[in-house]
Amino acid sequence: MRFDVLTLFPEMVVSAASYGITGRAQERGIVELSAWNPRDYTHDKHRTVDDRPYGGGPGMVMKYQPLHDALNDARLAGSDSAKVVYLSPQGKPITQALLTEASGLQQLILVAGRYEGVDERFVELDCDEEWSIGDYVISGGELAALVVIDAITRLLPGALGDEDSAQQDSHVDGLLDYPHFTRPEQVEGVAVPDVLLSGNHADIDRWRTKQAVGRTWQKRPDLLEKKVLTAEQEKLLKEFVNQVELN
Ligand code: 9D3
Repeated sequence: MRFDVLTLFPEMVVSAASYGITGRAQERGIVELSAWNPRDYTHDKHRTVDDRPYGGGPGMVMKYQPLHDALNDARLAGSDSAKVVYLSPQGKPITQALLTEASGLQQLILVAGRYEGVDERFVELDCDEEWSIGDYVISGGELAALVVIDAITRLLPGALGDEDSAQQDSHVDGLLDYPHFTRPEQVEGVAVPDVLLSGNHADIDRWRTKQAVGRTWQKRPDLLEKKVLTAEQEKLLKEFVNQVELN
């Protein structure tokens, strides 16, 4: 899969994506990433990418032409099936389902805005979708683009190591994770749960499922309302709730 990011800060995107899973996926040829700077598509002496908003008010707006010309080059670098997504606070909130669908694309072009955003005609004429990473304010679209690239890359075949992918395939999806422990057995008088030392893998699987559904019920009941639990998960949740109510 190929990602192209339109950004005034190409080094911010390229350098961050060179670490970890996204870095390794590029080395393995599973993903390609290029950044395109609208400033390189200006023609005036000061390489102007922004201007004052019509109607007045604070801040600056990114001009149409440098974005449009940068987008043309990003399209030329890929397939004619590219999807163009503008990252903005007004966008559709991203979900795992949206990202899973996007992981089937050949080319995803992400537009990272700065200042107050981009000229609305660029959104209307040049972009297919508008995505948000959540209801809070960040300073520009670059970190949002990195979130999207990271989350999609993890879904591509071969991008994760064997240990990670086994975990991703596990049955607890749509639920919070179960708790993890490593050595030593005691920390400040707090022990690792006995079952994890028992060597009984059926018991361990049951305990982990119970913790996953139980913690989801405690911390994110909104996730449970949307989800259909298996009979086994229902049973383990009832045990978890009973135990909490006894304590
Ligand atoms: C403080 C400026 N705001 C005026 C009321 C509007 C505003 C403009 C530009 C707020 C944020 C931004 C920059 N944000 C993004 O580019 C962005 C974003 C976000 O802020 N939150 C969630 N998802 C995203 S995706 C891109």
